[in-house]
Amino acid sequence: MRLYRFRFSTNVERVALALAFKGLEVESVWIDPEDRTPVREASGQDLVPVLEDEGEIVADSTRILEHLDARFPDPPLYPREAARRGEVVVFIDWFNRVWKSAPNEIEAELSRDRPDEERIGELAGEMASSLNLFEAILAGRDYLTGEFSAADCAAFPFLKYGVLHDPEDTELFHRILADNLPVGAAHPRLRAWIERVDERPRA
Ligand SMILES: N[C@@H](CCC(=O)N[C@@H](CS)C(=O)NCC(=O)O)C(=O)O
Repeated sequence: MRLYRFRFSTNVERVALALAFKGLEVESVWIDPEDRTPVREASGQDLVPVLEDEGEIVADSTRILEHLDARFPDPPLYPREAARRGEVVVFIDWFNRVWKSAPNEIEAELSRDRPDEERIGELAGEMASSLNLFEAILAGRDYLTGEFSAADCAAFPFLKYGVLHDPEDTELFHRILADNLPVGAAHPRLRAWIERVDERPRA
């Protein structure tokens, strides 16, 4: 298997956590973010991650997590029991389409000539208050959906910025995450989860 990736990519880290969890090794194709030619030639689009598995090309981190679980079922990334599996799928879909929309919108505002500061403030408030939700979800469990799962792979690379920010990582989107996820005294379980997942290996 080959993984098209670049450094500090949140969506690549999702897949790197999942591959290591399953004990799978990949050949890494490191992409220059300024030159997407290899990833475009392989997949017909510019974004990473892209996985090449026995000639099959899979783009999009969530689709890659699902592909890996179907191809290599043990250990499972998604619970085997249908109802619990459905809950993990719903969590990831919410995270991708609802939770991520606030930092994405802040990034879009900041790229305008005259950013709407009031709107940025509202979105920052949404991000900060979402920490209380993760703190609640983690009550009585070590991982977001019980056992380590695709939900942790999907959320950790974003939520970690509340605690961890490599000084070499200067990407604007990551600074927006770091600036607007004030993990504090009210979030001991979330901080412990970030530290717990960070200790896990990545491919
Ligand atoms: N929905 C895609 C999004 C992939 C994505 O946005 N990848 C980022 C890196 S984390 C990227 O390639 N960005 C390049 C760019 O925006 O130019 C996924 O989940 O994999």
